[in-house]
Amino acid sequence: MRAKLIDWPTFIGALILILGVSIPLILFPEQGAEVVNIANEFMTGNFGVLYLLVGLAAFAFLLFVAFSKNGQIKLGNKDAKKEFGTFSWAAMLFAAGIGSSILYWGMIEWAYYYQGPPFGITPESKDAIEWASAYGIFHWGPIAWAIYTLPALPIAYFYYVRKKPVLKISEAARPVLGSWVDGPLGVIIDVLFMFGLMGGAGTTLALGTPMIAEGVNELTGIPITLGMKTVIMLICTLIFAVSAYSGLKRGIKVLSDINLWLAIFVLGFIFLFGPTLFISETTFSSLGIIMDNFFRMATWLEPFGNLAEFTETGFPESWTIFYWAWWVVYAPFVGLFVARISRGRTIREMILGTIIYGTLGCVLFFGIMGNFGLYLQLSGSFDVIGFMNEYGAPAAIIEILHQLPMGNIMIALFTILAVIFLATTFDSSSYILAAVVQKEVQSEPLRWNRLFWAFSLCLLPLVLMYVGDLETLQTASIVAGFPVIFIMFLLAWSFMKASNSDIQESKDYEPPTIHINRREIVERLRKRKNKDAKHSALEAMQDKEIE
Ligand code: NM2
Repeated sequence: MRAKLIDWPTFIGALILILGVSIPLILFPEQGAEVVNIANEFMTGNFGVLYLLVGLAAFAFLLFVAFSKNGQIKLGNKDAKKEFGTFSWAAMLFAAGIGSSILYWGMIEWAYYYQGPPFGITPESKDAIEWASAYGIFHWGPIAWAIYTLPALPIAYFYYVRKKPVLKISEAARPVLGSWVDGPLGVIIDVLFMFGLMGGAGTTLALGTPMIAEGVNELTGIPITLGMKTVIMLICTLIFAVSAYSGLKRGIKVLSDINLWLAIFVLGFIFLFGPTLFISETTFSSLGIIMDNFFRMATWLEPFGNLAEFTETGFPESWTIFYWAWWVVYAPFVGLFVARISRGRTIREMILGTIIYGTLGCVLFFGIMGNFGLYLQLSGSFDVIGFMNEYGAPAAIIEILHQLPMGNIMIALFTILAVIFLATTFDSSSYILAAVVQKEVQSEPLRWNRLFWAFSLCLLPLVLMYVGDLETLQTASIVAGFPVIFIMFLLAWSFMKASNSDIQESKDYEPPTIHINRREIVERLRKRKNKDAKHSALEAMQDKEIE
């Protein structure tokens, strides 16, 4: 009975694709890496416009929807209460969409921009400093969060308004693709999304594990070896598997709340005991730089890069395009997750909440952690860049924390926070992967199914780590995300098509909240049709009588 709930073609299709890509990478790591790198250069080199367009288009589209009547639609029945309070809701969506990478890049991204700035600026110059602080915030800002929010629209709409108990990307494309989604095309859409997500999660692990390992090494002296990193991965897996197994309300919500409180404490500590004034001023000025240059940053592709006397920096490909691609592969998952937790909110609340809380959270991480490192560098109290270039970014991150009062305690808290951040992204990923391979999800996906995907998420990166190729996985994930771009356009179209036609048919228009009950509308239309039919039959009879 329960196995009947599983959508086997999607389940097996996803496994085949994932193994089909990973096994050659494991067997032939060097050739595999070469192929993946060529594919990556091809995608980011030739389709940069497409990636940047998807970001800007998602942002414009969401603002439009939020303030249109489609934004007033409530997710759920007219009297539905919000399933989660705003604090837990924001905590969950942030914890799901953001993993340990924010601790990594939040701390150290500026150092890369400082040495390799955009727009042909001289490295390590005063201008480079300003952009170094601003660009990280931009890459984790409103456009990025818009990419995350877009898929939530059609998914939440079908789940709570049209009340289809299916949490699948393919289902959300039904208004455009019709019954095609019940066939192989639907399976392909879901499998591609699952593949992209597993790749994106691989990137997260590839960054997170060495950083956690450095933290553990600093605190305990245990040397960083493959075995030690394996234990770290296994502990993380255990934590998020337990959380995914316990479900949304007991596991995922509790872990997300802990995550948020711990993050607030660590950030608050750095802010208060670090250079408070420098952090506030630099963050504030960075926001100004971003607002001033928003469209420039969102469209910069270095088109004259290799013409005439210009020298190409490769900045857009290595950063903005890479980032948008990374957000895109995670987006359908975050969309599914945000949709699942948003019952009782209007579409507008969901859109603005996600973009605003998401961006705000990232501004705090980048503003506080990044500018603390930047301050150490500029004030000469610690040469972050020299240290990073010699020992690598993960070691530099931990060393930056060492400069704080009670450095060791802060390193311990930071390391725990990284583990929890990782776990809160992975528990919800497993939850969603499980939901996608089920034909129906009444309240939660099956438990064994959630556990299966929790372990699958880690197994591959673990094996790839042994062949020394987490970086290839990182690049592969970006390549894997390419088809998801088209799925994003499809999802936006789908949402507009479905909600517009429902609004058109609905007589229940009650500003400021539109409540749509699909069944009622269909029933009313049927009655109206019957009435019309009766009416014209009567008229025909009368006509006859007159004759
Ligand atoms: N994003 C937000 O590793 C992580 O933090 C997960 C990364 C897409 C850049 C998400």
